[in-house]
Amino acid sequence: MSPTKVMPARDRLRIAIQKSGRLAEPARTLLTACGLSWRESRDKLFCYGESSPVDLLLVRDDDIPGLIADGVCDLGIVGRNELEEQAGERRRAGLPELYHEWRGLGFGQCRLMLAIPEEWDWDGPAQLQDKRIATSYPAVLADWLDARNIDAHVVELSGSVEIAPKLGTADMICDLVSSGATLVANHLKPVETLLESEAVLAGPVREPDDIRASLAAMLLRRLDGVTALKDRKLLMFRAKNDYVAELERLLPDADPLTRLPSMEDEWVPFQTMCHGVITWQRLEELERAGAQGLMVLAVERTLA
Ligand code: PRT
Ligand code: ZN
Repeated sequence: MSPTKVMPARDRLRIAIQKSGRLAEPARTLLTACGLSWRESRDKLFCYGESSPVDLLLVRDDDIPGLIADGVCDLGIVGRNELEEQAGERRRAGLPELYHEWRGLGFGQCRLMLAIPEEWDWDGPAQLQDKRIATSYPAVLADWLDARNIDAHVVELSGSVEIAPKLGTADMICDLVSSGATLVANHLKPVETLLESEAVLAGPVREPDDIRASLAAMLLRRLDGVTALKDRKLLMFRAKNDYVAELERLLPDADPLTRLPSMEDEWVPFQTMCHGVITWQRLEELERAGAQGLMVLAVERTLA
């Protein structure tokens, strides 16, 4: 489809998410936390939005950028690695940019890394000259090599990239890594990071000019509210006024303490919004610094 082709106006927003795989469950959980609910179709490929006119299309992650490009879906949740790869392929083919990342979503984190046999020494990217590198991300890798003026042979594989050096089809690999266990099992070691990836909300470069634009804006606002809350906790306790300075020093990631109204003037109630993780160890430190009756409360919703 050409970017100038006018799509018929639609009054429902359609989001493509992975049908099954690493991003499927967390994507649905996130959208559910945004207040969306659906009725599933029999074939389980389409979910009709019940709480809002926001429908889901359940597909393979590889198809998501293309579905946005063709206007079949308005938005998609996909790994940055997949989005960047397909955007890179379009760029390299001289095609216009039709979709891009709207938001990082904070799950599905992994890295696209270059990994070499563990017995090799690593002297830097120049070492890659004329080497064979197996990958499922040829466009991202080619851009990275071009930026460093390195001429290497990119061996494109759709899966099982990590066994290519063992099979002799490549000297090294460029693949996604999360725990690193797959590399270790294949006697490879990571040496360079090409891309820090996570699940992202992808959308069109040109937004629709009908009701879908306001539905997308509503969704973004709710998503921002949900992601902002991720590690946010409301912390409540009682303390003497003299202890406040030390307690605030122990809470560098929290808002200034708010003194709550109370009839008590010695043990005063305080509360604060903490933006970092509150471990048991932190609670014990706060107790040693004079806080009593410490309580950590989850924050369910916020409109920032
Ligand atoms: O069927 P469909 O095409 O939709 O699924 P898929 O098999 O292509 O994708 P899936 O579900 O495997 O991954 C979807 C997305 O999850 C990816 O595009 C990434 O954005 C993200 N993600 C996060 C990962 C990983 N972590 C990951 N570790 N995708 C793949 N891996 C693989 C990696 O390729 C390697 O084989 O896991 C192995 C390495 O893992 P560690 O933990 O051993 O380092
Ligand atoms: Zn896939």
